Order: sequence, then structure tokens, then C-alpha cells
Amino acid sequence: MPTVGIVMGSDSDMPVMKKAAETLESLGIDFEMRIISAHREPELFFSYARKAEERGIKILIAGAGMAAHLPGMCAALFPLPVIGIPMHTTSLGGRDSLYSIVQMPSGIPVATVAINGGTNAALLAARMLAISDAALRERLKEYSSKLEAQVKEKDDRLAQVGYRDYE
Ligand code: RP5
Repeated sequence: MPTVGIVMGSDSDMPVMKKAAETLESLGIDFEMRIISAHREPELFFSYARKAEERGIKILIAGAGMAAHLPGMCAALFPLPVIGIPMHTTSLGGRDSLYSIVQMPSGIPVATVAINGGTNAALLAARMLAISDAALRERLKEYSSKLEAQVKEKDDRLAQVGYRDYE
């Protein structure tokens, strides 16, 4: 039974949404992934978003580009957290998607990550689930420790070539 639903408006969103899927997978979180367009398949979209809660989905991650109404409409129909990912676009550089998703009118929230922020969307979902899952919380701490170690390693390389004067 998936805990997180990843939904995107088009297969052109897949490279970004794949990062969310890979991150959830690495943290051991069950998820499903769907391509459902709110404007091209309105009936299917309504049915998916309305049934998600009773199917056991706890969080929806929704990615969309241009007039990006998919995350907002998910939040209108699904009563639990929705995380929106604005897609980069060639015409307006993703500002169109970002403003469409982040500027939800009061009452229906969408937690919006950066343009193309697939990884952070998954990490935010994981942090929400970790409120009531101590084991997941430990895995998230390990994830952060690995990031810290990676930066240290890069800084150490600068020291090796004599560019670091301060420890
Ligand atoms: C949105 O329109 C999708 O989320 C996608 O980012 C954008 C363009 O879709 P395609 O024309 O590539 O299918 O529905």
C-alpha cells in the first residue's frame, strides 16, 4: 500500500519527478507514480485525487509546468498535505509554474519547493512522515550526515592542493 502518491501532468515532467521517486525509494518509503493531466483528463484526475485518502495515501507530491493547476487542484480534493514541484519551462523559465503553484489563495495550502525540486519534495514528504516514524527519522539523519561528509570531503581536497589555510 503506497504512502505517497507522486502525480505529474505530463511525461515531460518525468526527469524531475524521477528524482522524487528515487529519493523516496532510498529512504524506504512506499509510493506510487502516475501521469494524470488535470486539464486533459479532468474526470480521471478528479477520481484519483478524491480516492487517494481512502486508498491510504498520506501525502501527494504533484509536479506541473506552465499554468500549473495540478497541485492546487490536488489540495482542493485531497485533505492531507500536498507538495508542489514547479517545472522549469522554456518560455518563462519556470516562473510561470512557480507562481501558479506557490500563490495558492488562503484556505487551500500547497507546500511549494524550488523549480525542478524533485529531491526536496521527497525529503519534505519524508520529514512529514517522520513526525510519527522514529526509524524514518533516523534514516533522514543519516542522509543529512552523508551530505555533510560529502562537503567535508570536497573541502579536504582543496586543503590537499594548498588552498585551505583555516581548519
Ligand atoms: C503541464 O504542462 C505538464 O505538467 C507539463 O509540465 C506542461 C507541458 O506538458 P506537455 O505539453 O509537455 O505534455 O500539464
